Amino acid sequence: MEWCLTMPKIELHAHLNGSIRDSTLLGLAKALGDEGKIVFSEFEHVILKHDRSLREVFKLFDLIHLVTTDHEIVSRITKEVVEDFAAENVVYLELRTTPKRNDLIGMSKRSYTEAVVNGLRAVRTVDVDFSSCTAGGPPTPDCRNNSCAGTAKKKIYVRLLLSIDRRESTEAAIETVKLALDMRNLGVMGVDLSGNPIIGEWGTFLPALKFAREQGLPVTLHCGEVPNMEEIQGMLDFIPERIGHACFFGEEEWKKLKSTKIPVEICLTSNIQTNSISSLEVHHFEDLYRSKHPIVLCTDDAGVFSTSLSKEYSLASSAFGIGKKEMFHLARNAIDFIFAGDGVKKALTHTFDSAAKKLD
Ligand code: 6MZ
Repeated sequence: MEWCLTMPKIELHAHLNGSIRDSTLLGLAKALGDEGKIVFSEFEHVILKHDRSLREVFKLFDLIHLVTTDHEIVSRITKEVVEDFAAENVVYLELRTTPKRNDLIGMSKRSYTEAVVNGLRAVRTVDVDFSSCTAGGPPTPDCRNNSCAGTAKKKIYVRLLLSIDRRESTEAAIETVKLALDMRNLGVMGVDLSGNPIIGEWGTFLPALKFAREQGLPVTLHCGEVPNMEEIQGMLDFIPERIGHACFFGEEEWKKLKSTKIPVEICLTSNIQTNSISSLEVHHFEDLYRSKHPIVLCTDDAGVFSTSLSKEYSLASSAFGIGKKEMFHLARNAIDFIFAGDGVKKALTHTFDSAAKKLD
């Protein structure tokens, strides 16, 4: 569906290391293989496999991190991921990543995140706005350097979310929140809780998430990726600004979600490939869409699941019989759920208004 590609779209749930191009990942793995640091053939087999269980996905992430946790590589993959989203007309991207520390190579959570920001600065195919200058704040150096001048180039707004990995301790989670606060002027907009859902306890992360809230940082949570009802209830009681997935909700959880109107980031291909949801026919997208609950279509891990945001729109349109105009409205509604401020919302409204005129 060509129109899924050409219409403007908003991506709110994309993990940096899950969105790497296969070709880049294979190239990086090949180089490490040549150095004798990994066995390339084993790596290649895992990368090219499809339909992985959730458990296998997290094993794959450990492999991916093995080849990508390096400042230069982090900058490179950030640049490529942004270019790929921009190429399919994503006009606003909230890219999330877990700040990593690796003493062996002198990497701190801060230097990792700075490498991500450097990747944003390196993008050439499109103008990247990643600071708050167009959101009504004072001009920043980044504003003057590249993004805010009235050039004819295509433009993408990129904001960052820092992820807390469920393997982390309370202290490590608080460190990530503090880093997010420190880097707000470089486009960090909020925090995410992600990682293997069978690891870690909600209570471990709550102090860090409460701290984020006190400091005015919005929070999105991976919620209900496994049937842990106590945790789902706890997360919904926290009333995060958004949640991702919501695969294993029962009647009570749906009731609570709908009454609180927490927007849900829906990742169709990811949910099906990991077998979290058995088929699109029974996917909760349809009920949430028909009941007008706030939702946004997202990719989750475009590289790992061989998808793109356009493909997710195309999939939803054909699986649930939703026409072009309605899909356009679905994309546009996501403006209300972004973590960036009113200035960006206004600019995006203008972008969608202009695109609406060309819709028929
Ligand atoms: C939970 C996920 C995820 O942060 O290294 N991640 N967490 N559920 C998912 N659904 C399949 N997909 C990705 O990107 C990779 C990390 O994002 C989280 C995991 O913690 C994974 O290690 P970054 O850029």
